[in-house]
Amino acid sequence: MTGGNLASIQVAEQDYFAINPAPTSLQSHLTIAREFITRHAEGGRNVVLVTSGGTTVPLENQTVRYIDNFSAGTRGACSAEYFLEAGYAVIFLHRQFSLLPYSRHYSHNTRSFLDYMGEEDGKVVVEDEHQEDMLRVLRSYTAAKKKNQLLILSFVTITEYLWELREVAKLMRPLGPRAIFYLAAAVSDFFVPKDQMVEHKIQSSEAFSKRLDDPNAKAPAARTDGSKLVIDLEPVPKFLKQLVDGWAPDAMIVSFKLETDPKILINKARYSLEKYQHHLVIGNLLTTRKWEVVFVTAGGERWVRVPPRRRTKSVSGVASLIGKSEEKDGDSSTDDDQA
Ligand code: 9Z3
Repeated sequence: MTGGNLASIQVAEQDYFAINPAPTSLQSHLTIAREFITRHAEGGRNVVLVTSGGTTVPLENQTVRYIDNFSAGTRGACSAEYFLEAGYAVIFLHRQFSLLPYSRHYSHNTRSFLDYMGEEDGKVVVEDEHQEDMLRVLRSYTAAKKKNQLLILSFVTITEYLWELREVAKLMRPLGPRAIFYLAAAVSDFFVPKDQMVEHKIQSSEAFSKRLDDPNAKAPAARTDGSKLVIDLEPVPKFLKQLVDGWAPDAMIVSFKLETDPKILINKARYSLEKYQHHLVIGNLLTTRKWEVVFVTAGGERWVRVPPRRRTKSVSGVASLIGKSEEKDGDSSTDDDQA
């Protein structure tokens, strides 16, 4: 990257954070994150920031409508569990209401958590058939909780995500190579800048849509034009470059690349690795992401696959694949937590 390019990325970052204000919860999040990082740094634990879930792009300041990015948060929540088991302190920066480590086993599916329960002698108990699994999950959860190993932070919008990522990364900087960034969140590439956003709900009825008082004034980024909704989105600055070079220069950085076209996945992952010069890009396709991922490093590519016979159980993240894969002709087996 040339000096000119770098300078323009820095300007884009400065502009972004100047125009798009910090979330109101940022300072309280940073207070608890600072305490969490310091405690674990003193205790000799490595700290990983796991991002999870999709970011939104609001179209109105008082937001009724927004554009969303696909992600249930399975990868991030499951991977966080494996990091915890491996002894890491985990900062779990997730999209509000997306899946959480441990509780993900009993949420967000068609079966209510109440379906795991029954009544015995006037007390609520877990049904026999779920005892073993739930005890295992509960023990892991309790162990992580006892050691204060898990800090949960949340975001909704792309701007909240970027503020949280940047500021938490700066707090983690003193950890040097004992910090990992594991960026599984699905991050918007385009957005509506705050200074081009309308305040109130965009009206669909022409009779109520607001006309510009000054015909020469710049139209808002999302607006109606006759009966059509027109949205002009700006590119989100390439924050990965800033993370690698500026916010966390000594940390290990793992990013994910999500594509739908298998023909371009590896090239896109390689391009990202070369462009940002970080450690690992994990490529995945929307339709097969639970069964296979490709690890792209400076040394080449490696596919990690869950064998077909084990693809029946529900979901999860690649930490299981990282930790427990058994390579055989590019096919790897894992435990029951498949990605
Ligand atoms: C991913 O590729 C994740 O693996 C998934 C996980 C979002 C597919 P689920 O949450 O799905 O288990 O349902 N994340 C995408 C990361 C991303 O948006 N990367 C950006 C990029 O590739 C920037 S780092 O440009």
